[in-house]
Formats: sequence, structure tokens, C-alpha cells
Amino acid sequence: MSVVTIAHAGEIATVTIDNPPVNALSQALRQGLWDAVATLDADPAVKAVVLICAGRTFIAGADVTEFGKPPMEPHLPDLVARIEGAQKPWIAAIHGSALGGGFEIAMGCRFRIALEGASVGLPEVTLGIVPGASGTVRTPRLAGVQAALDLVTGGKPVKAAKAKALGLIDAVVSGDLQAAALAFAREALEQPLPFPVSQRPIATPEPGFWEAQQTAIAKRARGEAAPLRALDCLRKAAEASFDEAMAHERATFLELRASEQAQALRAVFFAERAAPRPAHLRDVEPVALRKVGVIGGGTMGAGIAAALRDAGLPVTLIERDAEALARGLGNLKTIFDGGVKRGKLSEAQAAERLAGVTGATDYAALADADLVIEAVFEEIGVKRAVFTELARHCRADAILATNTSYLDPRAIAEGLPNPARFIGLHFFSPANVMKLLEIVPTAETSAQTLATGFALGRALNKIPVQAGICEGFIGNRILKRYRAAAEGLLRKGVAIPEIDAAMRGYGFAMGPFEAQDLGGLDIAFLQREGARAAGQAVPEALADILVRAGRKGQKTGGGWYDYAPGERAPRSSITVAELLAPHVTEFVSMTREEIAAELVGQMAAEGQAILDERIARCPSDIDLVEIHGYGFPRWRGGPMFAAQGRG
Ligand code: 3H9
Repeated sequence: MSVVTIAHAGEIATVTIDNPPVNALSQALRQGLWDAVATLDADPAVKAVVLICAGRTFIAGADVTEFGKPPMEPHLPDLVARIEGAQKPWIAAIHGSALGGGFEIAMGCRFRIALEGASVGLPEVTLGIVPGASGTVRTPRLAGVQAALDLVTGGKPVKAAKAKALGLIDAVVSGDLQAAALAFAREALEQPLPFPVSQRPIATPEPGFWEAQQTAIAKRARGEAAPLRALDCLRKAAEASFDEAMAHERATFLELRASEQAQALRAVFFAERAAPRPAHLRDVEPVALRKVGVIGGGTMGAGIAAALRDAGLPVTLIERDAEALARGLGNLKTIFDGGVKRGKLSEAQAAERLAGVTGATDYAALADADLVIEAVFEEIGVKRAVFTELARHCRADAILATNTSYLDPRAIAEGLPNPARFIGLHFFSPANVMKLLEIVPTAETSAQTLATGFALGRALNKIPVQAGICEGFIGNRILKRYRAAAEGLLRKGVAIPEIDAAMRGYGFAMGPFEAQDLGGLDIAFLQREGARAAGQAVPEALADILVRAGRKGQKTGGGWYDYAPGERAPRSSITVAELLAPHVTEFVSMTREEIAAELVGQMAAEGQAILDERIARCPSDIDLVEIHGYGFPRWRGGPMFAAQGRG
């Protein structure tokens, strides 16, 4: 079947695109549209053309799967120009999303209308590229330089109402999009036509505008190339002719498309889409989740409950007594109030989220729960006591999950009747924000239980990754190696601020020592002490020396750095230098690039060990864990991708 079909309603033709799943602009689609322009131009009965899409969305952009191959004709910029130059006005009728090349096609049309709730945008920078078919050249002609800059350098789509306010689209409609588009077209034919977008002027921004934007974006981008290159294209659009700006944009697009950053971001794009639906569970039907229980209303439990409520699931929150329950519900309220403050939730929505949480101190309240997630103190005895209660009170087929991050899930599940329904669901704090969900089955976990873990991940809009059982699963195990490697550099005489600066330079928001100071050094210390007490040979970490000296991080006024009272700016610490001096055995000189290469190399080496032990299913799962749980720069593709790049 053809991906482009033409139908007629009086003087108005409708061109319908049907290229599932997201109407991406494959070569066949571009050719189909190219031919449609010729057909309709040649048809004297046609006065205007509505361009509409079948399926869940308008055109979601260029076909990213074609990006690794040589460009094929007709090229997208030529197609946009051809639609704009058509003898009849084209009207883009948008539902779902008009993104990247999809929005560029819409800007080639003489008019754009969108269904309420639809969005438009230019997300190319999230793929390491710039728009390649006039996005940086036509957008400022429609909406001005500032709005174009926000769209193109930020990559975030905007909803139809905002798009209308910005001038990106001409009308927002509701109900039947096709009927609305036909009515719009008939009305438009009564009026003089507006200029094609390419012929509209761009208002010159204030002096100093570009320089200020350059500084701000460079700071945000932390080494990511595309946002700055997009800014450069916009500046060209504002200062040069349309044709010159188009040539500049195209050259930039083609250069970036082949870049390592774009390859990394494409790999992440596809890995993120593959992760929630792993092939080995394709034929397994998950359990339907209608009601979920959460045990523990601390930071983690409250965060998990909030994530469940955000997905519309009713939650029963269990705490050990009335006082703890009140605290837990208070934690939830704080989370939702924060959503209101940040403009993410209305007061009414926050109240509705909270109302969907039933608090209880009696496990009997979980009798009808389909899934229960335990998030209590990380102590094996406490956890096992919880699961004993759950086994007593929950339905025999209810799925029982632990949120443990370090304990062995098999030990937690010991003695549980029907262990096939047991699973680890490791959320990351704050659980309502962080995208990563490590899903940890035991040998006895059933495929259906595992599939339900993934279904939950999808429902919560998380990136679910399956992990095998080992200390720290995937993420915390690599974190441990990373920290140990950073301490290894300290022992070789590399300075703490140098290591942090090197990792910031690599693209992390924080270096390993700054991050520990923020989170606190005591949690990992207590874990090591616990393991030592249990008879394990855990070597002394340099962090242990600091914690023993009372330096637990920012909260104690000092950790790896000193902090002035009430301040977060790290200062090099003479005390720390003195504490560590006896452990510094050599003085090597390393560039920041060498430091970053060493630490990322160590992460990748641990990743390889994790793969060899089958703890992770594939390298891209490890990359997703690092990107979504540990702040690894997305545009580097993750440690495994980065290591591959270096051979
Ligand atoms: C661009 O346009 C460059 C131009 O400026 C210049 C060119 C010269 N291509 O996300 P979903 C697949 S750059 C190929 O789960 P949703 C996806 O892999 C492009 N495939 O759906 C998945 O496949 P599978 C700028 C694509 O409903 C399936 O579609 N555009 C593409 O949750 C469903 O995807 C973008 O960056 C693509 N462009 O969300 C938009 N997009 O089923 C990227 C998706 O086999 N796309 N697939 O796993 C999106 O943001 C979302 O897909 C969208 C729908 C919001 C549209």
C-alpha cells in the first residue's frame, strides 16, 4: 500500500500520509509527497491541499534509521521548498507531534493548524544534530529569533496553544481534525494568501544578544556540540540571505549527522525505545495492575508512591505505626506541593494525587493489592519481617517486590511461599523523578512476574533495565568501581579538584568527590563497615578515613572539601590533604582528558565484567543505567558506547 494517498472533496484535496509507526520521513514517503505536489499542481479542479496523517501522530521527523546511510533523493530541504512553491496552498493538519522534519514540512505549508493537545518542535539537538531542512531558517521567520532559539537549542516541543501564541501555527482546533482542516482551507481561499514562510523577514535582535546566548548555552551544554551549532545556524539565518542560511544549515546538519556525538545519541534513542519491551518477554502477558501497596513512607517509599500516583495507580501506604504513617503521608504531600510550586501540577491535581493514597498500619489493608513494593530500612532482618507479613496478608498471586539496593534479594525472599511472584524493583532517588528502574529477578521469579516489572516500568514512564544478582546490581557496582578508581588516582597524587574538574569537563554535572560530599559519605561507609563486621575482607577506602574524622560531606561542613557554613561551594581542604598524605604513594602528572579516560575506562571494564557474568543483558542496558541513574553524559552514549568508540 502507498504511504501517500490523495482524496478529493470539491476544490480541496487531502493528502494522507500513512507510514507507521510514527510517519517518519522515509525515502518512500518523501518521494510520495514529491509526486503528490506534481499531481495536484497539474489538477485544475484542486484549489487547496490539506496534508494530514493517519495513525497516532503527524510526521515525527526524519527517519532516524536512515541516518547511518548516504542521503537519498528527494532530499528533505528540497521537498519542503517544493511544497512551499506548490501552485496551490497546502495546509498542514497536525495531531500528535510534528517534530523535526515533520515540523519543517509543516513550515513549508502555507498554513498550519493543530488539534488541541498536539505538539510541535525541533528536537534535533537531542539526536546530536541541527534541523536539516530549514528548521533554523524558517522558524525565526514565523516566531522570531528568541522563540526559535528556545525551540532549536533546547529541543523541547511546545503544545499547540503555546505554538499558536508564538506564531508557529495559525489555529488550534478540536474534534474532527480533517473536517476542521477542510473548513479552514475553504475560508483561507476567500482571503489573500500570506507570504510563504521563506519570504518573511526576521527582526534583528538587540546588540549583544548572540554573545549572551553563546555564553549561556555553552555553560549548559557542557561539551555537547549540537546546541551551540544550532545557535550558530540561527545567527546565520538572522544575518545572511535565506539561501546562504539554508546552505549553512545543511552543511552543519550533514557534518553533525556523521559525528560521534550524534552516533552516541542515536544509539541511546533506540536503546531507550527497546529497553521497555525486551524481546525475551514479548510473548508474556503481564499481570494487570489495579492497586499497588508500598511499605515504608521514607524518602524512597514516598517517592515510589508518588511515581505510582503520577501514573494514576491507587496506592496503599503501610507504615509501622500512626506516627510514622503521618510522616510518610507528609512526605508525599511535600512531593506533590513541590510539583505545584514548580508549575508541574495544579492544586487540584496535587490534591487528587494525595487523595489516591490510603494510609494504613495494618497489612490487612493490602488484601486486594496486585503488587506490593517494599521500601523499608536496608537491613535484612527488617526486610524479611516485612515479607513474612506480606505472605500472610496478600493474595497468593500478588507480586511482591523489594526495592533493596545492596542486599541479596534471594535472602529477602527466603521462606516465601510461591517465590515465583517475588522480584527486585530498584528505584533511584527521588523515585518520582529518576527515570531508571533496575528490575532484578531471582532464579525462581516467573516470566510473568518479570514481564509485570517491565509493564510497571512502562506505566511509570521509566527506563526499565533487567539486572542479575550481585552486590550493587549494575549501577551501584559500577559506581563502586568508579569511586575506587578515583581514589586510586588520589593515591597517585592527583588532586581532588583536578579529578572533579576532569569529570565535569567530560560532561558530568559533578565530579565523583563533589557528588559524594553532596550525598554524604556515611552510607557507603556503613555498608563497608557492615560487610567487615560480617567477616568480609573489605579494604580500607580513603573515604573511611574521612568519615572516621567526622567528615561526612556537606551536611557536616566538610567531606572531601571544606564548606563555609551555609555554603555549597567546595574549597580545597588542608585537613583532608593531611589525612590523605600518608596514603599518597607517587606523584603522577595527568591531563584532565587522561583522568576522564582512566575513570570511564574503569567503568567500562566493570561493565564488561558485568556482561561476562550475565548480570546485564547487553552493553546498551549498562549505558542506559549510567545515563539515567548516575548522570553519565547522554551525548557520550554511556561508558560501554564510549569504550567501543575508543576500540
Ligand atoms: C529530523 O527530523 C532531522 C530533520 O530536521 C532534517 C532531516 C534532513 N525515525 O517513541 P515511541 C520509532 S531528526 C525512525 O515509542 P511514542 C521508535 O523507534 C528527527 N523511527 O512512540 C519506535 O520503534 P519500535 C526528529 C522512529 O508514541 C516507534 O517509532 N524527530 C522515529 O511514545 C515508536 O516510538 C524526533 O527526534 C524516527 N524519527 O512517541 C522524534 N521516531 O516500535 C523522535 C520514533 O520499533 N520520536 N521512531 O521500538 C519521538 O519523539 C516519539 O517517537 C514520538 C511518539 C513523540 C513521535
